[in-house]
Order: sequence, then structure tokens, then C-alpha cells
Amino acid sequence: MQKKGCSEEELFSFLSSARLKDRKYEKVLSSMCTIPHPVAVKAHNMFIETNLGDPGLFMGTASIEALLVERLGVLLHHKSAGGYATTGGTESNIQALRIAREIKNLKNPNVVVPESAHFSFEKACEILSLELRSVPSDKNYQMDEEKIEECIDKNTVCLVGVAGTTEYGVLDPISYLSEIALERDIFLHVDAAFGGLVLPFIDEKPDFDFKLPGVSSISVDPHKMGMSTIPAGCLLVRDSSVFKSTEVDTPYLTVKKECTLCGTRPGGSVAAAFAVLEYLGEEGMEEIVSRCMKNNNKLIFGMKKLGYPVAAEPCVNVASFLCEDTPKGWQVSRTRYGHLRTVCMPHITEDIIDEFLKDAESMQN
Ligand code: 0PR
Repeated sequence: MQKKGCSEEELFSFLSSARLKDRKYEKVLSSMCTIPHPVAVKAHNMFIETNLGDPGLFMGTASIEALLVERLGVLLHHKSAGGYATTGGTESNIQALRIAREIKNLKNPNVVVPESAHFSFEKACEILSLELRSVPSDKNYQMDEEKIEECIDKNTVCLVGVAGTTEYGVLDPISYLSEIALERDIFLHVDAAFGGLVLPFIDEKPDFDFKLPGVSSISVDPHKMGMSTIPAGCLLVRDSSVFKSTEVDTPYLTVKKECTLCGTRPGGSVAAAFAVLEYLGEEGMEEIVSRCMKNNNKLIFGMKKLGYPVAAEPCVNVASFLCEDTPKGWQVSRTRYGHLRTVCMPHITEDIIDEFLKDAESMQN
């Protein structure tokens, strides 16, 4: 740190030069984040100094967090769902596994996840000393139903299914997992970090949420398709009494106990997440999701015409193609199996898809 501060002008010119090195979202087809909705930015700024870690000081902000949980609970078919805002899918997944572990309190606990699960489960298991058991994928990159049972034993504390996988945008057999979870009395966590704000707004809605009686908890991220500011995730649970399992005493706070992972927690991005849902309503979200799905289909159709079929038919606005080259100037990603992966977020327009397809065609020459 320098002894004497610098001028505001000098500071901001330095900051701008760093910011200029950031990639603009325009040609970014690899990200699950997007440009926040203008009402999100406005709400975020309004709540900029709020701290949900001390809700007694910020009762208004805490009431917005409760409303966000209620809205997402209703959307995911459980009006009285418990929950709280997290920093994103990683934290929600860690906390879900922590709850599952605490509830069962077994000696050598294991967790059964699909092979396609996001890498946050690896972090969670490492932190929580849980054995991670991966169920192989079937040919459609979904959790292979036939191989689930053989991974489960008496020490399994949690089953995980993904609704909208990170790499292929597919859905695990969550109805089936729900049946096993009920039969064997195992906690079932659904990672809908991405799909949770897509699937409720598409025409043929699959069952993946609390509608299925075996689902115990769900991760859903407003900072992905919810167009909120970062960080905004949410962990929802069917029965809020499970939060007792992660509670610690907080003697000097305005509340006596805390069940979250983070202490100080941003209120700005939570207000932003609520603002977007409230402002757009179901119709507004349907319109945005339908545009993203349409663009995703346009991309799939166009790539197929060029000889690059998708590796799996996605149910959300993610697609992975059998295509070894990458069009120049575009930011895409590669799945673990080497497929070219794209995400049609709200910042991707029809014109951008046309341009991408043109560049994909010219890379063939
Ligand atoms: N679960 C699923 C299904 C996810 O896709 C992700 C993130 C997570 C959990 C973890 O969420 P957080 O990153 O919010 O903790 N999936 C994206 C990915 O890893 C995240 C991402 C977003 C990556 C924007 C890059 C990027 O530019 O690909």
C-alpha cells in the first residue's frame, strides 16, 4: 500500500485500464453469467452497504431475502420452502451436503453424484470429509439409472441429481432418484443452479423440483439465468428444520444463531435477484427464456447443417457439439470429452448466432 493516496483521476484511469482488459460479453458463448438486468443494478446499488450476516440491523433487507426464498419456493412447487441466499451454486451445494451429513451423522459417510456433477461437489466432499461416488453417465450424458443402486449403501447420506448439467445441459433422472430417496430415506439434493431459472419457464416442463416428494433441497442461482448481479445463489429446502443441523451460536450478533456458511453476506445482490423476478414476473421470464432457447435451437440447427451435431439433446440453453475447431475470435469452452460447448445467455442475440455460424462455416475452408 502506498503511504500517500493517489488522486481519484489517477485511480480511475488505472481501474479503467484494467477493466478494458476484461472481455466484453458479446462474443462470449462459454459463460453461465450475463449482463445484469438494469433493475438488478439499481436495486443492488440501493442496498449496497447492507449485510445479511447481521439481519437484526438490516431487517428490511432480511425481509427481501425471505421474499426471494418465497418466490423461488413457489416457482419450484413448494410455497413453504425454507432457504437463504448464498454466493452461488458452489456454496449451496456445500451446504446441502453439510446438512445431509449432519442429519445422518454416520461414521464413513458417502455421497452419490452423477459423473457430470459440477466440480463444486468435489470441493464440498473434500471440505466435509465425505466419500464422493460418481455414477457413470449414459450415452446421453445423463446419470445412468441402472448404475445408481450399485453406488448406494448404508453409509450413503446424500443423493445428487443435476437439472441442467453444466457441460451438456441435460437432466438427470430426478423422478427416479426421488423414488430411491424415499424408499431408502436418503437426503436428495437437486443442483438446479442453472436449470432452476430455465425449466419452470419452458413449454414442456419436466419434473425436477419439490413436486417430486423425495427432493429434500435445491440449488438455484439468480446470478445465472436470473440476471441478477453477482453473487446471488439460493439454497432451498423442503423442511426448514434441517437448518438446525448447521446452526452455530452467534452470541454478539443481533440474532442468536446462524446456519449459513458465510458470516457477512451481501444484501445488494439479493435485493437485485428479487428485483428481477418481481419486475419481469412469469411472463417476462418466459419471454427471456424462450428467446434464449430459440437461439440455442437456432445454433444447434445451424451447426448440424455444417456437419457438427450436438453430443446430447439439451433441455436448457446449453449445447455441446462434435466440433474440433473453434471459430476465431469466439470464447467457447470444451467439455471433459472435448466437445465444443456453448451457452446462449440473454446477452446472445439472434444476430450473434448468425455471425458465429458464419465464422464456423468459414473455418471449414
Ligand atoms: N452447479 C451447476 C450445475 C453449475 O453449472 C455451476 C456453475 C455451479 C453449480 C457452481 O456455481 P457457482 O459458480 O455460482 O458457484 N457453472 C458454471 C461453470 O462452472 C459457472 C460459470 C459461470 C463459469 C460463468 C464460467 C463463467 O464465465 O461453467
